Amino acid sequence: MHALIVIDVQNDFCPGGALAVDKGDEIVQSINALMAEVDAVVLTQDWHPAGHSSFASSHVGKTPFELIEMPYGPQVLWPDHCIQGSPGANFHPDLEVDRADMILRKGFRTAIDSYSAFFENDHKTPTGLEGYLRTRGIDRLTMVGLATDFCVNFSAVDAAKLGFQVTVLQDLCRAIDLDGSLKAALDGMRQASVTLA
Ligand code: VGL
Ligand code: ZN
Repeated sequence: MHALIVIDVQNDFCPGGALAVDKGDEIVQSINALMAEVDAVVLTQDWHPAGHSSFASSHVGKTPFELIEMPYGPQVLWPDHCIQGSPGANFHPDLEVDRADMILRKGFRTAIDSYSAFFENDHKTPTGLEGYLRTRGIDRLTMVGLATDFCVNFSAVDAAKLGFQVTVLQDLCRAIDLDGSLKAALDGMRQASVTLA
């Protein structure tokens, strides 16, 4: 069984949003078209409380895109984004949300971020998605969405490590690309045996 995993296609990651990914909105129609070709559709939704620890505004003297050390490891600090219930946290208005079987929210604990759809940024705390997919008999994942080098990357690598057969469709992803993060992400995904198509 084959699932399409649509990562964080939300207003704040699209042009005009708080953490806009260049051309993030260009991928929406092609993602909608792909939904008809799979056995299951999962959407993820970045879903932070106000004052989340991944926001630069929560740390005195810090500015967005700085790297800090958190108890669970390094963390990039972001502009405030995807605040629970805010318009920026909504899915892109053209994304066919009604076709989703499952919507997985992540990053909802103040003290820890969650790039991956499978584990929070401590790489240990599960989101529950693995169990959902396995109990539905899903073994093959196609991943698309935003951003290639953060949430898509972490989700794809974790999925491959868990034993899923993972393909990332690069044309249906867009990247933030901070200091070479896109190249590093592509190398890391290849190393984890993720197919980059
Ligand atoms: C993401 C940075 C912060 C993403 C989410 O969806 O790639 N990036 N939160
Ligand atoms: Zn986030």
